[in-house]
Amino acid sequence: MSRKKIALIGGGQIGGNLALLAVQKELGDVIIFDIPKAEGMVQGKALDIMQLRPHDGYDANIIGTSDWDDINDADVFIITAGIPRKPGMNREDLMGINLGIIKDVAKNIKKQAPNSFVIVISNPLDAMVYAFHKVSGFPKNRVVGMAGALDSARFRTFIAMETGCSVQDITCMVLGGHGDTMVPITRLATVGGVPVSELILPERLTEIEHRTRFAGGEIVKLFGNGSAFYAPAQSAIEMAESYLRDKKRVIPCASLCEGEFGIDGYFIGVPSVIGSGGVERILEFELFDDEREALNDTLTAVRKTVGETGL
Ligand code: A3D
Repeated sequence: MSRKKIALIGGGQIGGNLALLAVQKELGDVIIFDIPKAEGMVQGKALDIMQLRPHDGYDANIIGTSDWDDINDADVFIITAGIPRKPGMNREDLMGINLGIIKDVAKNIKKQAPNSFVIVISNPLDAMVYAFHKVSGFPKNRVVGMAGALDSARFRTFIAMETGCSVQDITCMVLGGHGDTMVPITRLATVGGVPVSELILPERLTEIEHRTRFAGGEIVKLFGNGSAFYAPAQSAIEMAESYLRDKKRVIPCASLCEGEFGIDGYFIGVPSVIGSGGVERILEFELFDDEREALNDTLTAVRKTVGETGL
């Protein structure tokens, strides 16, 4: 059996880390694709990662390219092509540039690898994954956006920092759009199975929810130029791994809802089962009134951004 082929469209900050993580997990051979102007940069990153393999013996090949023919028949795509935020920008401000890029990328992926599984990361996420789906015409199970995995990891991190307990034992989920209206479902957060409300005071929990919602912006401000890349890369790799190894992990992802949670026709963060069939299932559950209200608010925000795509 030959190795799987993982194509990273965009080889910047997240793309470079995706390549490293994919190789370290031996998910398959990796192609880092970028625009011609950045071809040398991605070829350099590929060569650098090739040269770290002997230490731990990772069996995977990595190349950098700006030739679409090199990604022919890839199994998985992870798209970060576009520009990231600068301080003072929100994700929606990236629409003008990133929409044109995602449309072009969707057409090329459809041509080169019509049976692939595609994970979109470029922002504004909920609109970019929608646009990819519309332009490519891919079935809904093979297109998904990475956002909830990251937002939930951030929520878990802050709960671990607050309680002093292992981050490994903290479960929680953040649903909705990837923006300030995202919805941390705090009622279901646990520390080793113990409800978080038993361990953290309500006012402190509210502060943690708030920090989670604005966690991306906190990093943008600290960086001064660009946005988070280590945790976003790891989050997308978890999704790719679940697909390639048919793990059936339950990960909050921007999946196309067709009636689930009362949402129809939009990609939005919901608990999704990812296996060899792509997004195999959305796990629906009864929401409390305040959660439903918050999800409606986030849907309004997503609808507005998607409307701006004109698709
Ligand atoms: P950056 O380091 O600038 O990398 C983007 C790369 O895309 C650059 O190397 C560009 O040359 C390349 N690129 C531009 N146009 C094309 C094209 N047409 N085809 C191929 N490559 C192209 O950015 P980054 O890696 O930090 O972030 C990438 C994207 O992810 C941005 O839009 C961010 O806003 C977004 N992002 C999303 C999340 C989510 O949780 C959804 C988190 C962090 C960043």
